[in-house]
Amino acid sequence: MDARTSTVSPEAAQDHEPSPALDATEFVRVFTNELQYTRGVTLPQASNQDKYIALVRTVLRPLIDRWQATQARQAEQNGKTVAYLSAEYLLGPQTGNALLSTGLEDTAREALSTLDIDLDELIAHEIEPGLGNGGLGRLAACFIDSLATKDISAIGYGIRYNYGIFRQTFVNGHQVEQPDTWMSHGTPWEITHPELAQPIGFAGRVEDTINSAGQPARKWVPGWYVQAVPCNYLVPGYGTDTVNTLRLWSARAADEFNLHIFNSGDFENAVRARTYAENISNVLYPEDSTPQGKELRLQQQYFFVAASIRDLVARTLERGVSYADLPQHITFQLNDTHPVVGIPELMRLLVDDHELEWDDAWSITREIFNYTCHTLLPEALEVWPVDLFGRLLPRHLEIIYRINEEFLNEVRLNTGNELLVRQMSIIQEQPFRAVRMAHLATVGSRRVNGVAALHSQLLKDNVLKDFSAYWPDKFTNVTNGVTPRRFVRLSNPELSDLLNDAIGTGWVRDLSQLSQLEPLADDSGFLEQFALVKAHNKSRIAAVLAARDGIELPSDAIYDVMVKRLHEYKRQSLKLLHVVSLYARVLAGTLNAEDIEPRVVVFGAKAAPGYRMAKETIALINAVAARINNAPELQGRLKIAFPANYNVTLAEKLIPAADLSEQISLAGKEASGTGNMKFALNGALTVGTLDGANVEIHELVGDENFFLFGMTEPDAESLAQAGYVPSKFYEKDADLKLAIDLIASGAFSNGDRSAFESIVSDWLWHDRFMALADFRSYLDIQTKVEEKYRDKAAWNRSAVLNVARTGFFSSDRSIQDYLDRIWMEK
Ligand code: 26V
Repeated sequence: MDARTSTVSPEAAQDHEPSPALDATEFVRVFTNELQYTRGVTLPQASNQDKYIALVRTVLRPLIDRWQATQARQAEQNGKTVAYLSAEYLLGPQTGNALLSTGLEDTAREALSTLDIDLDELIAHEIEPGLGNGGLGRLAACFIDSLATKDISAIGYGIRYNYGIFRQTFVNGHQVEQPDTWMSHGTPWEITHPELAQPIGFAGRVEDTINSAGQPARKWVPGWYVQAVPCNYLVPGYGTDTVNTLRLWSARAADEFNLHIFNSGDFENAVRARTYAENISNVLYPEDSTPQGKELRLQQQYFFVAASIRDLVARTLERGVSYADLPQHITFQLNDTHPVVGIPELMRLLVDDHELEWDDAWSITREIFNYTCHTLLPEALEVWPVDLFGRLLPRHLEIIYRINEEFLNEVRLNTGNELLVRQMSIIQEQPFRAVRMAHLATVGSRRVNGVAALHSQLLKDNVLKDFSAYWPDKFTNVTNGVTPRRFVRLSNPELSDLLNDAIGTGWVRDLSQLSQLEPLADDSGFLEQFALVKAHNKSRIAAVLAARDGIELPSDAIYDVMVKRLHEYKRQSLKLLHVVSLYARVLAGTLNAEDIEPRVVVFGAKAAPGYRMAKETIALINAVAARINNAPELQGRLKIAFPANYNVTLAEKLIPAADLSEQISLAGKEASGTGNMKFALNGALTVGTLDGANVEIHELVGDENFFLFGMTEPDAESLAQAGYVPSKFYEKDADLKLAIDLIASGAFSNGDRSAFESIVSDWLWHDRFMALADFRSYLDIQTKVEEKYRDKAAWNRSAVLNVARTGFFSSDRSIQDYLDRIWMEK
């Protein structure tokens, strides 16, 4: 048996970098050939667009060879395949990663330079496919990278949105959303197969019927269909031959199934029906916390999940696997509740289409699915009104009712507790009847996991506590991770070179090897080199922001970075209060500007278009920036940079330049965070609360290398229980009062006191995430940040120790934990 592409623990990582499959001469030949025969241009005629496409097609060749060999190997091996079901993949740019995994970067650079072409210019030409909102989608992208790197037979399934996460612009400081036209430079990375489209049904009715054994059965007769067209992306592992598949489904109208509309002669409506169907994969919903209960979103979910399950089940059965053995050959990992409709869909497939007995189908289903929860906020838990659900998926609703009935009978029998029965029901009755997707996921899955140690504990204690009491062994933790390929090796080449010189190149596939850096934290020569890398990365981002946004950054200052979705629980407003309070104290004469350690605060954040408070916070950040960046008192001391449209492309340039990583959510609210890991791995120190994976970062790097502040989760819980009154904190803290009063006075809105009234009054009278309660502690820790930064040697030592001690946060380790605790666990 081939040791590669195994689903069991993979062989030990090899310590080698990929060797290129083409030399420079061959590269030039293939590249010019592509220009000529796929673009139809000669070299002198070629635009950057032509050259970019030719580059992609050249790099794709060796990847396709590996991809085909991987498929043959995986089919032959007939082992277990991990199918990752996710409505989002925030992939980031593909070109650099493909060059890295093929080992072709140097070859391409050399080859193109002989043609007078700058490789970096072509790489910069790519528009990233931003097919995700934030953390959850980016995690999916890191996971498929690690699955391939660890030679695991895996496939990612999702949706090929025509428009990904909106492009953010600022108009007078306010966020304005523009459509994300990521396909406008073509989609050369994708291999589409319209001939393999599958029909996906919706709506219609359910009929009684008799199955082939003469037994009564149910049959779904959909009212309309849409075709799911598979679009394949190659997912190359690093330092291995494995190239897995990411299969994103695109919706296309299904003429043959909707012919009756055409036949009725109603051409106009027939064409309209086409548009309606193709709408399904048109746009990513930009909400990432409050489900809107939109019918189109449920259509998206069922569309991609039904196509994916049918795809993998059919291919597995074709290999001669029996129904009963499906759980030995497939595991479906549910990325949050968005794909949970897959549970009734597999039941329908097995019971209605393949005529299995209900009980057999149910035990197969419960063996196949596993569910990852990514939130703690109750309002983020998806529920679907039963009338909407039943209209769109009538047979699935019937199946859910039966699952629920049998499950609740069992709970009743085992506990005799009617209150518990109501609490655990898959159907909520109030305030409206709806399907609770997290309950369905938990009942229909073999394992349920949270995404950081604290989060998994809080899931068991709060969000899903009845279920964890009922099935204690079902619950486990897998702490998130990030891919070191994209977020260190590619994004921080200078640090990578330094690491390669110090400890060899093995860390890229085995990040635990970073621990070998530990002794170098006391080597002054190494610390100096490390500091040079950071300085280099600062000038790199300064150049990027100057060209991209016209923002000028000082080269010598604390780079204090807070990048993540704009959300009240993440507390961008607390960061802002810190900045405003420094300014307010300078104005009031209680702080000498010369005593402020020079600092640039970089924000990057998109707000959900319908999230009012988040959008006002963006406007306030921009307003404060406009004022303090021009305040003569603060020149050379304090600056805010808020580049619009933070995305993966920008993250790759920004994170390596950071000194300070802001991870300041209210304890108990951020499930994990993954930006926190990327910053630490690139040598930033964290200022953070004991929330999400910060807890584990703090534990690993040690208290003296982490700026810990704020209430703990139990503290916050007690304060809430006792009745939190934010205005009391305002009244008793003079600095806090000064800062809030300055905002309320209209100082940042040309004297208009009403401009930020709703934020100010929310702080004083509501402040759900307790920014005011943590303000003093945050200010004090920022003073410690300044003190430490003045001692360059101490700072650099801590930064190196952050790198040395955070190898745990590789997504390769997360995937190993999924194997050990979920996919391969007996
Ligand atoms: C939720 C919803 C709710 C319905 C509307 C559409 C929509 C879209 C996405 C989501 C997911 C929100 C949950 C999420 O992104 N969680 C983040 O997951 C990260 C990876 O585990 C984790 O690091 C972050 O802490 C967590 O907020």
